[in-house]
Amino acid sequence: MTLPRHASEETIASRLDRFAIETPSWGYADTGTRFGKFLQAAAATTTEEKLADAGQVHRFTGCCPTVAVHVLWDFPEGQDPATVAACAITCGVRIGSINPNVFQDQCYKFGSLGNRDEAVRRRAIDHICRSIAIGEAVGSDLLSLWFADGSNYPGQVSIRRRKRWFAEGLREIHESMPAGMRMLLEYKPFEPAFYHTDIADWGMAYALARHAGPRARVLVDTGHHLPGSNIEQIVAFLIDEDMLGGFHFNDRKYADDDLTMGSIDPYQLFRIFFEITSAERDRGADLDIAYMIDQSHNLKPKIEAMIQSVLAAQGLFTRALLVDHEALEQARRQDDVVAAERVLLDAYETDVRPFLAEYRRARSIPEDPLTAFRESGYSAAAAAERGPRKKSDGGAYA
Ligand code: PSV
Ligand code: MN
Repeated sequence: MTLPRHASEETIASRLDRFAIETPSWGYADTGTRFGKFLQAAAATTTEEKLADAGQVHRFTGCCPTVAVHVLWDFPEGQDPATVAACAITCGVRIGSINPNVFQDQCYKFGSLGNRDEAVRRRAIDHICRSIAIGEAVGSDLLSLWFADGSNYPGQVSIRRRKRWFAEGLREIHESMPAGMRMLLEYKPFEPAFYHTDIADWGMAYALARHAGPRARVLVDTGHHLPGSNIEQIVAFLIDEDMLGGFHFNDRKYADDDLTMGSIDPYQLFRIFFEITSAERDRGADLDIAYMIDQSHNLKPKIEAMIQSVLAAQGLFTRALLVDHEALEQARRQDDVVAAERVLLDAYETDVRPFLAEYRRARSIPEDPLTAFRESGYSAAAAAERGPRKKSDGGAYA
């Protein structure tokens, strides 16, 4: 027995069997900061290679069966969606959430759905509707929307007018979705806009999701909050409103840093999972939440960073499942603040590694996925094959 007495190993293992995390295609390719891009010899350069790398993460962790795709980056003009979907299957994964891109083209300099130019708004809606069709073609039921829209200076735009354009556009997009598809609406307080962002926080995302229609929900990207925000409260509030649709997980110290999950503040992630597992316990059913990672690593090898994140998520989710709810209720009934907090800390401080090693062994997954991946030789082979190609493209790499 490696877990506390009140915990049922069987119940926890079966909940973990239903805990899947989606990894992002863009997390496997070379990225940088706005000051430069450092190439990694082993990093993927094509959609096929990104899917192959995602397949490795799933192979070694057993809980990342789907891959989020970014339409412009993974489905270039003329690319047949069915071919990409088939390639994913070959790599042992499936296509997950579809992320349209209405921030990169020149026409979006002053916004997409919030642009004062109706022709640009139309172009953005059309692109998102084409993305919905791609989603249908690859068997995805998640449309994940993030908008870079905003302004940099007071007075630059009419915030109210843009809000209405957003509501109208999202309603039209919602109507274009097939019956089984859900819309996730992501918020972000700043960057790339530095004065106002059209969907700046969870409240705005919530209101606009309501305007959009019954299958729209809020997506919480953990990196998209101002310092000090109580993210777990936002999560609890949205759960109670039945408006929490999904997560983009990453960790941060300052802003949208995209660091590996749990690398800076693992207790925060635990507190988020505590809110989720508590609600599931109260409802007697799993919540319908899409767990996704949104990270792109500049320094760490990408596949290893992704595996590290998945392991952190699994470990912290397991620890959240260990909370002794009866003891917690008793402490709360007595307004015993110290005892209540200790219940959480007892779970958080439990070493679940032996339990997880056994859990993995029973499922023919390496007990230590990171070491097993390192020893597999996949990165060296990928570097040998991909590296020279990058060099001949004129890039230096490490
Ligand atoms: C924006 O910062 C964001 O979080 C959105 O989810 C984008 O789709 C993603 O990052 C792109 O890296
Ligand atoms: Mn995100």
